[in-house]
Amino acid sequence: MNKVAVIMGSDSDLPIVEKAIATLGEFGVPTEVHVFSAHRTPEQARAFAMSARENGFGAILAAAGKAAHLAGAIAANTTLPVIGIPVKSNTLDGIDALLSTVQMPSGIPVATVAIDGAVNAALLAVQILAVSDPALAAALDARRAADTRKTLEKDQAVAQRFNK
Ligand code: RP5
Repeated sequence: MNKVAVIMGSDSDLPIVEKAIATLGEFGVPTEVHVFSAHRTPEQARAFAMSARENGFGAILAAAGKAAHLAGAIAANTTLPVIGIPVKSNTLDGIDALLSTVQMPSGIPVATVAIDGAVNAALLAVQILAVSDPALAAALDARRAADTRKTLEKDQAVAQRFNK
């Protein structure tokens, strides 16, 4: 199975990024986690992106806050799918990171999830790998079914409480 890289701009992004790492772990997807910054360590970010395909990665998650150029900078140096996670910082509620991540020019796509949307970023990476991995596709189906069951249970609990 291909690996998924989980890159973040700073270790201060970890509380959000850990949700992606945990979700990838639920599916048994091999992951590699790094702090690379588009601004503070641009050479390292570039080198990682340029060698990611030959190093066995199938997708890259890139989480960053503020002027969040990490996902775009990674995407500029690989044709692997790059999934951007805009991280909410202590100013501007993450809108800064969302717009910096999502507004890529034509030719260099970044699949951007919601602000702090680390779980969906991981699920999207698993879905990408599952295109050529039937066992992973089955695991995704099972998770969807479990989520459906949980929501139906919530409906029952709310209905029992209010629908007299
Ligand atoms: C971004 O700046 C990082 O991704 C982080 O979200 C934000 C703040 O970084 P620190 O100053 O906490 O290291 O590059």
